Amino acid sequence: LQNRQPQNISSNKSYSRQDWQKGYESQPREFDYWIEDIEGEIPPELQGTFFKNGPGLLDINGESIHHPFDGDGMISKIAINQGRAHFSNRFVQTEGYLAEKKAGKILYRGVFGTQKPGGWLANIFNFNIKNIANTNVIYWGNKLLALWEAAQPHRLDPHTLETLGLDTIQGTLNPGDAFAAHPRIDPHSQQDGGAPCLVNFAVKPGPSSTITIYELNPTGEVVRQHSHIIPGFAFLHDMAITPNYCIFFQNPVRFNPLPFLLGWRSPGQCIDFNPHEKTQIILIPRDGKSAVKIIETEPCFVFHHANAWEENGDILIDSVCYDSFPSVDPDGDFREVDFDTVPAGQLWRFQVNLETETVQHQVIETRCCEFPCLHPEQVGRPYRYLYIGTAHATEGNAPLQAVLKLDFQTQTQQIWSAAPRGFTGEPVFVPRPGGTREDDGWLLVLIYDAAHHRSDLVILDAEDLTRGPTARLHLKHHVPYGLHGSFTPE
Ligand code: 3ON
Ligand code: FE
Repeated sequence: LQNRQPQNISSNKSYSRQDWQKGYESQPREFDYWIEDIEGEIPPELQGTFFKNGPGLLDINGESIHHPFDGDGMISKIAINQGRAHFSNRFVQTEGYLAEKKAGKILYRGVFGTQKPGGWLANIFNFNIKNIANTNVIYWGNKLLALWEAAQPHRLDPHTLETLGLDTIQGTLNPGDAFAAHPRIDPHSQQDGGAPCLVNFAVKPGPSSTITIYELNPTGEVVRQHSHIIPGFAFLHDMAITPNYCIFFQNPVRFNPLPFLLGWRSPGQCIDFNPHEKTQIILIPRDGKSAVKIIETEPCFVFHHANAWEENGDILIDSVCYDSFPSVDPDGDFREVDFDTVPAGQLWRFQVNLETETVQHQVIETRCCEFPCLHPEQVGRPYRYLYIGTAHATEGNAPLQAVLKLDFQTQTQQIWSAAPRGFTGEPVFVPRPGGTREDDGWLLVLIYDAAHHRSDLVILDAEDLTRGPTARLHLKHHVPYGLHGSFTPE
């Protein structure tokens, strides 16, 4: 399981930019095959299906989109059974994907800078943003759903990945409603006698914003739903949960819609970080009745939370924090980003004292990191191990090339790196059936291997990442860098 050293690598970097850029090539093809090229062995107890979502197209018929977050959602599926694995991928057949494929050109404005060709005149007063279904994919209540935070989910056939249409979550969502891309599964919901439940949210941003919480039982029915109006414009990508709370970080951002309305900029480019304002931690009680608490802390920008839990009346939250909003350059190509000038994510721990309504925080990992995951049984509870994508180097901002395991009990860590020619993303933890230790299981991570311009599913034994992959499943092609995925034992 070796990586070859590329010639063009600069001495102080663990990667070459050309290698990294190639992982952002579109993958317009759809595949369906048994994976035959496997190094190592797939553990026989590892059974189920790994789903991953992410932008499959970084251009429309040769015309580059402005930012990967604007790319059309493509689902990859790897079904693992008795040591064998089957790969397939399909684009979510969204209205916009189909229309642009037919037209052979960009027809929609994106949230992160993609504009219709023809300058501001072609974009002014055009608020028709496409639901690109590119951020997450979950299997819950016998439904496979592709999620994008600003619109309704798309329902897919879990076997064929065929798009079945927009889903209303059993009649709960109306056209135009959103269903965020970051549901959390509470493994033992207090309000449901300890049964699991899926907690998700929706945000209607504005001068004041509305957050709606949805809790779904294992058959997919909405068992609780409540809405809350909070002051100010809210850009809330993720949420953490505890048994009693949904937790949001309202980053100190301002939204000036004018450049968007006039066709100059995308909504994501109208967001300004204000370092003189505080970040607000919003605590919404999951009973839907008790009062919402808003508590201020240091200004920072958070996309993803790792976990949260309750301890002696305090609430602790581990989150990936940026010094400021990593704003979208209006002119430049995202492939040319200068990593040294954009903020890097670091892991912070916040401790909220509910009585004094004060917050203390500490940086628990300075290494540039993103895409945290943990054992599903520990979601919302104290936990010992966190797994997260990280840069190869201990300092500075760089693409993710490694997976880091943090042990909060012994304060030690382990790392497996795919550098110099491999690039990682989100690890997904799969518990070993019947396992009792918190790290008894595997990490599944789709990596991009620039040496072969293809992707691999890497299976790591979570107990000891330094052993290197248990198995490395070589795909026949690459999958562009993705966003989030999930595993279902089915
Ligand atoms: O008024 C605006 C309306 C609107 C539609 C507000 C708004 C900007 C919040 C909004 C839409 C927001 C959307 C659609 C956000 C989508 C986010 C997305 C697709 C992905 C976010 C990814 C986050 C991270 C941290 C990714 C990291 C990636 C790497 C480290 C690279 O491998
Ligand atoms: Fe996310």
